[in-house]
Amino acid sequence: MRAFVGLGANLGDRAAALRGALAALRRLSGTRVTGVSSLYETEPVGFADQPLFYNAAVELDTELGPGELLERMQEIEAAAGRRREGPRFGPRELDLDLLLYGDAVLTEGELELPHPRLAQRSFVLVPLAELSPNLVLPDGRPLRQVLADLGEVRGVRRRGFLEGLDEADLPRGEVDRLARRGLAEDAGRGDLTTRLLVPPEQLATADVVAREPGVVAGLAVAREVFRRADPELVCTACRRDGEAVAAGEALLRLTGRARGILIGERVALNFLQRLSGIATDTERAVNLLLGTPARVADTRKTTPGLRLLEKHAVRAGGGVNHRFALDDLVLIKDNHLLLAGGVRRAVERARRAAPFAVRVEVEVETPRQAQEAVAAGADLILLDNMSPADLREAVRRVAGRCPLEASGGVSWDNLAEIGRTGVDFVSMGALTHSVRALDLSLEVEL
Ligand code: PH2
Ligand code: MG
Ligand code: MG
Repeated sequence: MRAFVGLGANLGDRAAALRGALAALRRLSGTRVTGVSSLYETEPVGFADQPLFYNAAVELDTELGPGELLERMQEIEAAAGRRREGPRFGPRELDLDLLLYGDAVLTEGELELPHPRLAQRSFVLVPLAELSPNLVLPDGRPLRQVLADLGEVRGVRRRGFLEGLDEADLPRGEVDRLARRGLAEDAGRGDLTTRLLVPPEQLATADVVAREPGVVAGLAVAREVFRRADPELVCTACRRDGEAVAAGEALLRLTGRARGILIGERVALNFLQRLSGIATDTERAVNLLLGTPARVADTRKTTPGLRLLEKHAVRAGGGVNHRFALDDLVLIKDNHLLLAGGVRRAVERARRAAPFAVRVEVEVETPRQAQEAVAAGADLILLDNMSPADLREAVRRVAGRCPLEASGGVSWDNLAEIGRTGVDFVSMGALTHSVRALDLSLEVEL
């Protein structure tokens, strides 16, 4: 049976408590974890005078009945030191709530399904909608609608993934190439200063530390830089790509010969600062779109040579990737339209001739053209530079027949408003063309 569990904590190391609970859920017999949301920092609901919560949601596929599952969850809470005294809705080191168990509607002692306060709590609905955007509650209401009915989401901020990304999804060859090129460019004929001042066998420990809060990306390439600078350096990541760091926290710890640490420092930081800046800005965009159906997407406006890593950084920040290159999607833009003679003709021609597995997207400038594009068989429509009113009108006319992407003229100031028009994606060139580096430094100890 599919079940959803809400996780919460507002005492002690909150992220560690939620990660511990996730590990314990993974160990339950007859149960698989099939989805893990991001981590959200949330203002306390119900009893205001207490610390901010961390909340997340997990999707399970379980053979346990709802009563058994609840008992196992209470054992996990108890093992985490949860005390059952204290005010109702008050602070706790770990709270696991059974939110949904299939379509079950029941009340049996402490077990009430769906969770009785689910529909009023954005700290539950936002992570749930991230895991399952098209979920329909047992009473027939779409989750999306329940969330929209709550109005603008307040007091809930994404703070990285609960579990970072798997580095295996970055091509190894790309990481190696960039680390090698970066070091070669920086070294010239060798690091003169380090050679003159640091004896070859001098040892040191160093941390790469965040000087401001953000989301981490680029650890694989930073590690590869240090490995090439000195293969014997021990390089331990304190975070995974996609996880949040607070000011003062370490991302990476190095131990070994000081020379290698100093030779790798600048290049490793250049990659990490730039990529973490992209992930951090992407999360800022995700936060502006919380509670709307829209996801933030990147573009091809990436730094030449860095596209794969920059797009990875966008995923690390909770965004989605648009096409990687010209060969993975047909995207008919204004200039193509001019040359091909209008939306209908261009879409029909592309449709006829494109490989059957490749999608066809077309850029339009009016709601009416959007309607023409669906009728002609477009798989996706890019709404270029439209006002919020026109975007709404395009959403109304297309009526869910194909996904809509708002693009062009998207800024930090209008992003939230664009999200509220009902489009499915908002693409933002600024994520990768106007990067603000995250402030990181390398601090050496003897
Ligand atoms: N849990 C409560 C009471 N209030 N507020 C937030 N933001 N997050 C929670 O998990 C939470 C709460 C009691 O279960
Ligand atoms: Mg609770
Ligand atoms: Mg509870």
